[in-house]
Amino acid sequence: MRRLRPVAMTGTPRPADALPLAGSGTVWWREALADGALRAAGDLPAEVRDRLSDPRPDLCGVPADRPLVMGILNVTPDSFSDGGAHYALEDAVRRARGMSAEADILDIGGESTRPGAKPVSVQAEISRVVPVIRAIRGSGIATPISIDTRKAEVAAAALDAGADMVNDVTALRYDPEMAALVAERGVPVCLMHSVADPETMQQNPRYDDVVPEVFDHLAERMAAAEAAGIARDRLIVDPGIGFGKSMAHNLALLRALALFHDLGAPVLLGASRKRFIGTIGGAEAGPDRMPGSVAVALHGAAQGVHILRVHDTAETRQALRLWGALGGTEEGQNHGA
Ligand code: 9MG
Repeated sequence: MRRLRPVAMTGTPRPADALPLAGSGTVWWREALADGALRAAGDLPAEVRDRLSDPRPDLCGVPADRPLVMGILNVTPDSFSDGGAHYALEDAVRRARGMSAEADILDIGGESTRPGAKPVSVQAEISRVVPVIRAIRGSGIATPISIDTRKAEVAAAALDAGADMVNDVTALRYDPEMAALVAERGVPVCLMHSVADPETMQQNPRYDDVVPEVFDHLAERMAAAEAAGIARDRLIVDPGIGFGKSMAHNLALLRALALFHDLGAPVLLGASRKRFIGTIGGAEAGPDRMPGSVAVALHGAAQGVHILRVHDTAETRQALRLWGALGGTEEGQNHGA
């Protein structure tokens, strides 16, 4: 019977004849046949099998064999104590220290990407993030740092100050210099799906079919990154929850997350405290959305997501520990009885 395509499935226990996603106890693959039946993925071409099931590369030196927690550290003026620059810096380092107890990576950003947010200048953004990164490194915190920016000059200054990777919500499309910078520095980069820019992105987002359109966009951005000289094993992909998406789009993407492993790169999910969590969960204020955010993070982990970008690092880590012990990761399955 003619072979059609690999199909990502989730659930435990994994059937013995299914092809596993490396490191995951819950994501596995079947092969869809022309008559719609699903069978073991044993006959898929070797290249496809490898893309689906090969272990993902280490991320900033951290093995990606369990869901990693990326702690969000925003350094916009409204994020810290208003006692002056010195106190703001101390505050940022204290938060970084607290987060790094449970986070594998810290994501530091100086320009808000919330819907409706206004852009800030390169110099303003550098003056927000660079002193914080220097102070974090100066205080001996060694947790890998991701710089959340779409601007090459900001990324370069942050990498010089001690950051280890780039998180670009425009997938290298905003600044024509960004791809060359990432290629030259050889650092990992997160390519996130977005439409338009933060100021206008939530104005009537439209797709014919959101999941394949986001998938194809990410495949195209991976190809563009490779064409610019960025090694494939430096790429991370992200469906961009909330970036030019309605509630229905966000939910469709979250349900289909496992499909994105077919891109052959680690998958990052950022849903923490976003509006749809407040709407569905009945929580207006950001911090009140923590329980819903943890629920979505666990859903992401069950779909094999490699990096969870979250505000509430300790709560997310605790939930993941329990989830792992109950069989969520290959490592967790070996947890003593
Ligand atoms: C900066 N930022 C805000 N939301 C994000 C998300 O969902 N993913 C990534 N990679 N970055 C985000």
